[in-house]
Amino acid sequence: MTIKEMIITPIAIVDPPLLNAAGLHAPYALRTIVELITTDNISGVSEIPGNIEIDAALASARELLIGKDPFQLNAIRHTLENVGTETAAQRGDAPWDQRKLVHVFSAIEVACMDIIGKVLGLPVVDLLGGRMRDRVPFSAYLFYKYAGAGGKLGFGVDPAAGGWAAARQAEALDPAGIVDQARAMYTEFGFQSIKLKGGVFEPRAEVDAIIALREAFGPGTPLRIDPNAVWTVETAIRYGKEMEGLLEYLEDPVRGQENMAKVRKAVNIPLATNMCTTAFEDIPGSISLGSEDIILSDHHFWGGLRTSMELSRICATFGRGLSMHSNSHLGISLAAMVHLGAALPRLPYALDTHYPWQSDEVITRGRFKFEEGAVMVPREPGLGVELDRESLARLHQNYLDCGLTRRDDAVEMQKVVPGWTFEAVRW
Ligand code: GKR
Ligand code: MG
Repeated sequence: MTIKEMIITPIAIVDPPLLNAAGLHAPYALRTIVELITTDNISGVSEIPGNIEIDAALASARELLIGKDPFQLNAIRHTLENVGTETAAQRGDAPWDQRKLVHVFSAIEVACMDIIGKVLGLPVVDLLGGRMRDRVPFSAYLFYKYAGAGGKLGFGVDPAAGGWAAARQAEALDPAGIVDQARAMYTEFGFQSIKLKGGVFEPRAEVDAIIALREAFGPGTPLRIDPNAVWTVETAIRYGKEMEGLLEYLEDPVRGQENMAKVRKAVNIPLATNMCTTAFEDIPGSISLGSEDIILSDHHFWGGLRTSMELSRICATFGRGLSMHSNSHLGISLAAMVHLGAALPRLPYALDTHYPWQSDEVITRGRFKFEEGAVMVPREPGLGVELDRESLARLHQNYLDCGLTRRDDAVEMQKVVPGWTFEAVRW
């Protein structure tokens, strides 16, 4: 059995106007769905962040992949290394990772794992060494946002929506709005911990939102804030000290391993990152400098699920916690995250997910359910999801219609605040 076809489908999914340090989410978030089909007509799927350059790199991998045995993941990885080279620095300054190759590795590895699982009749978690837990806990992920549903409605809202569907469209620009958003998310999904995406307003306002969350939810709900590295070391130390005792961890307060290490020495809160230690080549610097306590891995840019398992061993060796980062995504990515989360030997922190912000889905089972903030690990072979071809066609049409080909939150922000520019370090 070999791979006979690879289908790359860019899609655009409705995304509300969420704010971050790099600007504003567009009305649609881009994802790419990859499908590999074997000579036995078994198909494996994966989902990665959408970007026209990554899609082109995937397309150039296609010829290398056709005829390969999907079980031979080491050889496939070796072959794919011929698609090009890239360094960790190429992730860029934005909150999200802009590398191409790591995403290509991940897309192909996950789709192959889905095939292998289907052939063997085993869920992906079993291919990663077996399940350590049946439910994988996620965290509420709060965003400052403008009013708006995203998609065709843009900054408009659907007045017929209720519950979380209404809250997802509501404005949240101050501590009260953030607390309302957290309550609505908690009611719908039952999350037991809360992350606030920061780096949007000056730090005093964001720290006040954390204090308001603590007052609203009490000490039993772990809190995190992520300014996406736009604080100075002085700002991070000042506000970090104020948040000692309030936060479970502080995520990427400052830019770069050296600066993270300075904050870590001065502030008594664990530091987490998905920005300064994002590749195996970053690990020596992380260890020698002591830049963070927790690495927020993401199989989409750590090169896949098996490399994420390798990372977990490195983290255990060097006393790092391991948890998970996310971007706007659908159920194929969520399924992969859940299988990985179930296989990790230790899972001390609830994982990030943007999933509640999405309303679309591309799989036949419909949207995943959360119970008390956790997702049950699928028991079906492979990832346990099947492509919904009608939805795929509709979401691909969205892609063609929306005209977006890569994420650029600064451009979206400039439509609202003319002249707005991204500053890698702002406060
Ligand atoms: O979706 O705006 C966003 C987030 O800022 C995302 O792009 C980041 O990659 O969630 C991410 C993070 O934790 O840095
Ligand atoms: Mg982050």
